[in-house]
Amino acid sequence: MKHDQSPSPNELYQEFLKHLEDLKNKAEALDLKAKYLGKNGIFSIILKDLKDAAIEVKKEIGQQCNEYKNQIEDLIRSKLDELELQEINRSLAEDWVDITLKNSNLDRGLTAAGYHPMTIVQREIEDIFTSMGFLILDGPYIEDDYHNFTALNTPADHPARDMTDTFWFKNTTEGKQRLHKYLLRTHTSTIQIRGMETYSPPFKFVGPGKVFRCERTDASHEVVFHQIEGMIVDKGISVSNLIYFMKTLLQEIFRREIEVRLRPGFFPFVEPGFELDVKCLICQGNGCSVCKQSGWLELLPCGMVHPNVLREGGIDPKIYQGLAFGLGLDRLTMMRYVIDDVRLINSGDLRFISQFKSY
Ligand code: FA5
Repeated sequence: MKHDQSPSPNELYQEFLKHLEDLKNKAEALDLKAKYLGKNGIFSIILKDLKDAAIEVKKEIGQQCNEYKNQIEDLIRSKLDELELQEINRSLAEDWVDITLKNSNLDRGLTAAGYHPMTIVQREIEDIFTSMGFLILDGPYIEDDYHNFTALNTPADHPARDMTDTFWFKNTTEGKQRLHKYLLRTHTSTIQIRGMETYSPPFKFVGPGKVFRCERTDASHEVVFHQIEGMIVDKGISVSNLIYFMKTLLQEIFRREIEVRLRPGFFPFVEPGFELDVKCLICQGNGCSVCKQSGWLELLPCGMVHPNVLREGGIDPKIYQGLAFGLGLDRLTMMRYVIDDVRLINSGDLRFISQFKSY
């Protein structure tokens, strides 16, 4: 483009003003800017071509070009602001939400999100316990050997450790007094120890949460499942308190008469220990895959806290006694909602989960 034949800077500027009027959006504005001011834009080419022109022409045209370039720069900047504002106003006008409207998704048969059945049941049970004056405690999923076994009267060579095979972590460090090996906790009974470390008797607390076992899964066994641990420590607690308390608890949970049976059960951390089974509500006791055709389901093992465990928690068993229980929350949820396979609970299958009401 030669300065003597090409449009003058003023003509180019007038042409630019016409294009500016027609801009519809920010992308067009940026294209126009590039066309006039870009590295290979119209004004850059004119300035490049000036290198062979006479000095007066160079000075006059160069100065004009720079002035117009500055004006174009300013005009494009304010045009971009204006277009941005227009876009915001347009999207506000298009996207506004009438929060007073009924949820049309519900009319179309789609359901609103709700809580997972385990959450619903866990919260109901926590409410029952808090209404009875229990504290709700928490404990870590990654536990040490001491809290999961040793402090619960299950030393390293105790065969009862085999009953709950689990997932161990490779890193082990030699502590001064205790051997700290880490594992995914196999039961919420760890919270008994953590509770005794924190509180002095008398106390009563529950501790819900996930537990982990290296299991072969079936209709009533999962690898990751949920328990809620309970512990009461006070003076003069006996087995009759334990039995009365367990019955009241189940009545509160099921809100109707259910058939239960109590039989001896072995757990190193209780003495005596019991298994409290519930008549299977899936098959009404006739036998199914959940209760392994027995008509009964293990739900609520319990017992009197072993004196060694109380001692480990710094409590004198001659003064205080304790009762403890470990409720299987998944199985309870299965009984409550008549779910015939525990594996559905962690399946994440929306067809399953969306059947449950919110809490
Ligand atoms: C225990 O875990 C003891 N810590 C419970 C306890 C606490 C006893 C306090 C005495 C005093 P058990 O392994 O039986 O016990 O598990 C407790 C409950 O968890 C069972 O009754 C059952 O309802 C549930 N449960 C056990 N294993 C599984 C599994 N693999 N999948 C789903 N639920 C399970």
